[in-house]
Amino acid sequence: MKDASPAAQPQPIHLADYTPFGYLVDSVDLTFRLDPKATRVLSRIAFRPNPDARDSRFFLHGEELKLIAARIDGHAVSPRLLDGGLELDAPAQPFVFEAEVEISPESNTSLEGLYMSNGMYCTQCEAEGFRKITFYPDRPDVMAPFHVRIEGDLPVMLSNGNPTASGDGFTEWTDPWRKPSYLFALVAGDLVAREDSFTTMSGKHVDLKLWVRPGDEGKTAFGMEALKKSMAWDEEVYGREYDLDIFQIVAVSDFNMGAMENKGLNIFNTSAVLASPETSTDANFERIEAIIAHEYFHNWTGNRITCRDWFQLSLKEGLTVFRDQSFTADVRSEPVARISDVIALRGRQFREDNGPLAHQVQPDSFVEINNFYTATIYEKGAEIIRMIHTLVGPEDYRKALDLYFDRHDGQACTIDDWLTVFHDATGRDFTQFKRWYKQAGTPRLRVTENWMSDTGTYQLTFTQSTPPTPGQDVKEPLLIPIATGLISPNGDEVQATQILEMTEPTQTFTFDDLSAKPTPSILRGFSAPVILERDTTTEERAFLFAHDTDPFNKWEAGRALAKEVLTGMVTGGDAPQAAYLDALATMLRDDSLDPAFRALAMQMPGEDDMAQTLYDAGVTPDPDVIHDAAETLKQARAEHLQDLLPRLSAEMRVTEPFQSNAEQSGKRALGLGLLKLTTRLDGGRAAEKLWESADNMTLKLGALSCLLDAGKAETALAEFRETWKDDALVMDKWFMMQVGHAAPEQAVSVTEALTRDPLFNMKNPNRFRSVFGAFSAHPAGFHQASGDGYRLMANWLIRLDPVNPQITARMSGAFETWKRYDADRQGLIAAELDRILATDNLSRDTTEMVSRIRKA
Ligand code: B3K
Ligand code: ZN
Repeated sequence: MKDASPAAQPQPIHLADYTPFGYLVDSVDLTFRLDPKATRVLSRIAFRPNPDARDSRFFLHGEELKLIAARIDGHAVSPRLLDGGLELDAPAQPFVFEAEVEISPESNTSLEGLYMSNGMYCTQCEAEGFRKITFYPDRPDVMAPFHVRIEGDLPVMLSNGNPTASGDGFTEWTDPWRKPSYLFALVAGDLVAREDSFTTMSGKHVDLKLWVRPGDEGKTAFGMEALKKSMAWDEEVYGREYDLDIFQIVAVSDFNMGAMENKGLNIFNTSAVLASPETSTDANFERIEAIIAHEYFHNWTGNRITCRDWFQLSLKEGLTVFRDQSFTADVRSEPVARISDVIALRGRQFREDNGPLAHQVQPDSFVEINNFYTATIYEKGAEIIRMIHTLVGPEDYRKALDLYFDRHDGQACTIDDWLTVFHDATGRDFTQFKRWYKQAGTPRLRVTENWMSDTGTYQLTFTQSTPPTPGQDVKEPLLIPIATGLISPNGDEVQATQILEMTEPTQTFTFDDLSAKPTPSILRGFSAPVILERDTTTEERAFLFAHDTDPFNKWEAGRALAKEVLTGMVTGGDAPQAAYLDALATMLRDDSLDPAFRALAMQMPGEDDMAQTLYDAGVTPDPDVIHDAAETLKQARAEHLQDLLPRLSAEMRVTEPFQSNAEQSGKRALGLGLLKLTTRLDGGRAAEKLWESADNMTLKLGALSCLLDAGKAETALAEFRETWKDDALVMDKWFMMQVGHAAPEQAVSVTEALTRDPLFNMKNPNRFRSVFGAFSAHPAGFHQASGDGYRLMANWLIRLDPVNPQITARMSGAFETWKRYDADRQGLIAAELDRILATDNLSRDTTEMVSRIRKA
C-alpha cells in the first residue's frame, strides 16, 4: 500500500506530534504456519486502555497483509482497512484482539518483514517491518511479552526468548521481557549450530548458539569467541548481565545491513559473522568482532531500555556504538581504534554533515525512518557520548549509567531522559550540551596563539562556528571539550593533557610559567567532532608528527602534512615536499611505534577526503587532478623510501600460525602498505611471490591489490575466481577489488562488465554493494567528466528501487557531494537525479533521499 503511492509527495512525521498509544499490550501470542507463498500468521493480543493516553483511537499498522479474519473477545469483527493499517471501535476495558493474515515471504524482496533468503525464512523488523507480518501497534513505545509458535516442516525454527515447547512440526518460544515489535525475530530453515555456553557473573548458565548453513561451520569459531568476550566485557565495564537462558545468532546471506539485535536472537549478515583465516581479512575479523559486540550490547542499550519513538534512535545507536568502540579499544589497541574510528567518522559523517543530507542527531522530522540509520545518528551520536564521558570523567560516567539502568529498565525512553540522568548523577547542567543533538553540521574551530615571552604566558584563542545546514540557518555556540597539551621545543611535554571547556563563540585559555614558546597539541584523541582550523607551518606539523605524545595527534599531524603536500600539488603544481617524505621515513623507521599505528600513519588521505578539503579551502575539486597528484605522490614516496623497504618489509613478516589479533594484523597491515610501495619499484615481482605463498586472505588480497596496481592481475583474478566461485563473501571481494583498482577512465566499463558476470546478483545487498559501493568510492572513476559514471549509477538505482528500496535509497548517497564539483558535472548529476525522481512508482525511501540531495 504505502510503497506504491509515491506520486503524492510522502508526508513527514514530526517529533512534536508524539502522543502515546491509546492502549497497552499485556501479551502477544503469535502462531506462524510457514509456507513460502502463503504463510498464515495468527495473532492474539491482549490490549487494555492506556491511562496515560488521551487518544483512544484503535489503529493497528499493517502493510501488504491479506486479512482473513479478525475477532474481538472471540466475536468476529470487520475492521476498516485504511492506508497502512486497520481501524476498529475498541472496547473501553481490557480486550483480546485476534487476527489471521496471509503473507508471501517468497515474493518479499525488500528484505523487510518476513522474507526468504536461500531457502530459509527470516525476519527484519526494525524499524517498521513488523507491520508487514501482522496488524499491530508497530511503534517502539508499545512493549509486551511475546509467545510464539512456529509450525512447519523445517529442521530448525527459532524465535526470541527461551524455547518452551517443541514437537513434530512445531516449536514454541517465550520471551518474558517486554519488548517492542521491532525486536521480534523468526528464523526457520536448514541450519547447523556451533554451541557453547557462558556463565554470567551471578552464576547463571546461558546456552550460546551460532547458527549457519551447513558447510559454514568452519567459519563460526571466531564469532563465538567474540560473543563470549563481549558478554564478559559488558559485565566488567558496565555491570550488565545477560538475562535469558539462551542467546542465539543466525547468519543470513541476504540482509540489508550488518546485523540486527532482536532480543535473544540476533540476525547477522553472513559478512558480519562468518570468519576464517582463508576467507577473511584482518579487517573482516575486526569488523565482525565489533558488530557482534555492538548487537550484544544492545541487549541493555536498546532492548531492556528502548526508544520512545524513532526520533530517539541515537539514544540506543550512539550509545551502543560508543560501547562497541570502547570494547574494541580495550581488546585491541586504543590509539589504533581511535584513529580508525575518526577516519570513518570523517569519511562518512563529515561528508554527510557538510552536504544536502545533513541532519540533527535528534531530527525534528523524517519521511522514511529507514533513511535515518545514518552516520550522523550512529557515529556522531557516539561522539556525543564520548564527549559526555570526557566531560564527566569515567567514574561519574559509570555512576550515571548505573542510574540510567536502574531508573529506566523496561522503559521506552528519550534523549532527554538520558541527559537528565547525567544531570541527576553529576549535578552538571546539560542544557547547552544538548545542542549537539539538535544542531546539524560540523562545527569549525579556529585557533590562534599568543606568546608573551616576558611573562612566560601562552594563550590559545578559539572561535567556533557551524555553517548553515538544510532547514537550519542559525547556529548557537556549543560546549566543546578541547583536550590540549603543550610541548616544549625539545619535545618534552610541558603541559599534560587538560580538557578546555569552550562554551562561548570565542574564548581564550591562558597557560602560565612557561620558559619557552610551546607547540600546542590541540584536540587530543579527537576530543570533539569538529574541524580544527589552524594556520601553521610545515615545520610545526613535522615537529608534532615526530614528537607529539598523544598518538592521535601524532597521526593527525602526519595526515595534515600529507594533505598540505597534496593540496600544493593539486593547486600549485608543486613537487612532493621533501619535509613530508623525510618525516614519513623517520616515522616508519621508529621501532618504538606499533606497526598498526605506522600502517595508519603511512596511509594517504583518500581522494574523496581531498576533494572535501579542497572544497572547504575554496577550490573546486577536479577528481582527475586529485587522482593524478595522489599517484605522483605515491610514486615519490616509493622512491624516497626505497632503501628502507627491504629491511622493514622483512621485519613485518609473520612466521607464527595465523591469528587475527592486533599484533599480527598490525604487522600484516604495515607489510602490505610497504608492498604497495615496493610494487611501484619492482613492477609487481614481490607481489607475485606473495600471491604464490600467501596462506591467508589478508595477504592474498593484499597481493592481488598490488598486482592490480601493476596491471599484472589477469591470471591471479582468474585463479581467484575459480577457487572461490562458490563462496559468496570471498567473491564479493573479487568484485570490489576490480572496481576499486580500475583506472579512472576504465572504471565505468569495468563496473559494467562485472554486472554482466553470472555471479552478479542485484538482489543480494552484499553483491550489489561490492560493485556499486566500490564504484561510488572511486571518485575519479565515478566522476568521469563524460557523465558516464553518473548514468551507470542512476540506471542501476532505478532498476534496484522496486526490488529493494532501502538499499537503493542508501546507495543514492553516492551523489550527495555533487555541489562540490564544477558546473558541468553538477549539470550532469542534476539530470540523473531528475531522471531518478521521474521514475514511475519510485519508493518513498528513494524519493526522500534523492529529493533531499537534489534540493541542495
Ligand atoms: N538496529 C539495527 C539497524 C536497523 C536498521 C533498519 N533499517 C542494527 C544495529 O544498529 O545494531
Ligand atoms: Zn545498533
